[in-house]
Amino acid sequence: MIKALITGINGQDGSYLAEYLLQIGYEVHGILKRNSIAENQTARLDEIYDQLHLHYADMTDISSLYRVINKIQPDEIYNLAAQSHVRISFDQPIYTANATALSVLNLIEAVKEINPKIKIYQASSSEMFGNSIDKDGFQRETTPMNPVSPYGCAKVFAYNISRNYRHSYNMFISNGILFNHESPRRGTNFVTNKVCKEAVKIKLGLSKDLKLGNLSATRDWGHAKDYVKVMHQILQLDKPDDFVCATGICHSVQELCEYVFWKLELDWKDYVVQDEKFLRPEELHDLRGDATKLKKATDWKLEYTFETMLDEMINYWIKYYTK
Ligand code: NAP
Ligand code: F7E
Repeated sequence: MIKALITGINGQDGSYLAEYLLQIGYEVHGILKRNSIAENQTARLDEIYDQLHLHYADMTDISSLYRVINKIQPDEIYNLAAQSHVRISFDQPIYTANATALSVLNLIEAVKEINPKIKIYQASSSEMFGNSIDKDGFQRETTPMNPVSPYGCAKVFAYNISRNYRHSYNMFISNGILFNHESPRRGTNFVTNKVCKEAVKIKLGLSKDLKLGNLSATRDWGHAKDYVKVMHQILQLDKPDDFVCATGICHSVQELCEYVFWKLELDWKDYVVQDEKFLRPEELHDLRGDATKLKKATDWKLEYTFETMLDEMINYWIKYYTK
């Protein structure tokens, strides 16, 4: 049985990846950092909890990573743990640098000492590009990285240190440069799930308005279930490498609101209000990814569209509030 260790297993992507790896016959381990309410922390893992091997560790504590990796001796590590919220990274820049940047060095240093043959997937992000865009309007592996948030800066360090260890020590470390991906399991302080949840509450008379920040930013939104398969595929290639994963289609936050409210037979203009609390000190305006390199290397295909993804999220919240 192939053994995988997932950091960030209780997050959105970690939970879908764990399900997928179990389905294809892996033994799945994950780390959890300490939380005062243990039950809430594993809510996304409820359906597979009994099939998992969970260990306490924290990405900022190399001794805990060393102990867990040495005990499990995994074949593959999927490094998904991070302080992943861009706006919050402006409030907690130093924690973000620790949990999202330096933690990656902790992990790969531990792997180098224990067994440098362990394959590592590093969760890199389109946020690394900042406002760099190629002339054709896309971002790809060769687009310069000019991050515009503490989170983006931290991810650039993690990306570069992963490449550095790959080249210096011949380690199998690959970066998936993933564009935004969402699902009903997305944290509700990210814009897609916030809009879906709040619009459903308005429809059901449980809320009156929806406060948002910048409506004109555009994002290339895919479904997390489609994207976790890529993480696995990237580690099955002959050589480590870096790949953009994206749909190639972008929508603005306003278009997101238009669709979700329309689906609920409401007009977004009657409910959406701007609140500067949700603006960022520096905004990343437009993201649109070119996944040509990934599609050439793998047989990756998208199962969801922007609309079917949002329909699933809207239906989740309708069920949640009407059961
Ligand atoms: P998420 O839902 O925020 O999950 C993050 C995970 O990291 C959670 O399980 C969290 O545990 C864990 N974590 C945070 N700090 C930790 C620490 N110090 N030690 C151990 N675990 C820690 O994020 P996601 O959407 O699943 O994203 C997965 C990864 O992909 C992240 O690295 C993110 O930056 C990256 N990424 C995401 C996207 C996207 O659109 N979703 C796009 C590109 C890249 P707790 O919940 O217990 O805090
Ligand atoms: O914001 C705008 C906001 O927080 C999307 C993370 O997974 O993807 C994610 O980062 C856009 C931004 O995601 C609100 O200003 C307007 O332009 O959903 P988001 P993100 O910042 O793109 C990247 C690829 C990652 O790697 C990250 O980990 O929506 N926006 N009003 C708002 N955003 C939020 N959160 N809340 C609002 O009220």
